[in-house]
Amino acid sequence: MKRTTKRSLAAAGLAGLLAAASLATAEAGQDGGGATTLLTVDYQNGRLDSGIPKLTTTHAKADDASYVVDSGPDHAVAHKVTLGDSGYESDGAPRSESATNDVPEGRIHVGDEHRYEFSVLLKDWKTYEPGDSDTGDIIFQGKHAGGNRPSFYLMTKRNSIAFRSPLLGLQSTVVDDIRPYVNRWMRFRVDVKWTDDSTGHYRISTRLPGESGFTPRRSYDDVRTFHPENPTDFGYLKWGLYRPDESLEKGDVPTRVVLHDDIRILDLSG
Ligand SMILES: [Ca+2]
Repeated sequence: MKRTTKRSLAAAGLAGLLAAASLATAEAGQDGGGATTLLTVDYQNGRLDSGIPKLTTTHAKADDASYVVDSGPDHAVAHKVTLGDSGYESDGAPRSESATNDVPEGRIHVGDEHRYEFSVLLKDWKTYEPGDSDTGDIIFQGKHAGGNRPSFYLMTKRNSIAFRSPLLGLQSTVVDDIRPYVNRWMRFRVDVKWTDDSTGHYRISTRLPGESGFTPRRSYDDVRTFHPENPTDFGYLKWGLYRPDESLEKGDVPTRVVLHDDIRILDLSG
């Protein structure tokens, strides 16, 4: 190889490194500057608990209610629910979910300012056609502990994805049309200022396939985000599939599978 070729290859390599470094810097800036990462669940080691002690994995009993799949450089987690089969139920409802309720870094307290980021892939998802049952599937929740209803969740609804806070009566579409994105990774970001008075906020952004950055989708400011109905002093995250109100009798899709990866909790209070 001629020296000049070597040199230009080296230069190209350096340029690539610089590009990667500036991308990383841009990404870090976008991630909130000095934000500290509290918890990362990336399934790199190919285990259902991603190597995190006390991460709650599915309580559903079916062998394939949750499993790890190859994804990108490592792995992601799948949750599966088949309606009408008790192997895919827990607490009497069709669901299969992982949760941070017993992970100290994954717990939520009043006063926290957190950023939640996570990737979702709707696996071979049967999309909605007019006349189909329009009951939704919950794919990510910020929950109060103690049997309380969620503070917020994201759910598929017909061919969209909606953000909801059921107790506050908030609902907005954050992905208009999922059909181009079935079997592709969508990334979500939810910033929450956790308060038990009306000074909190929810701020939702998305990064859809082909997009280089996050797009703000909806903000709710000056809301009470920590609002359990039963006494509790903490909250936590849940991801997977929860299919409340769905049944074969209603004609809902019998089996759904969703993948999640790179779930991150960042501290924005610093
Ligand atoms: Ca991964």
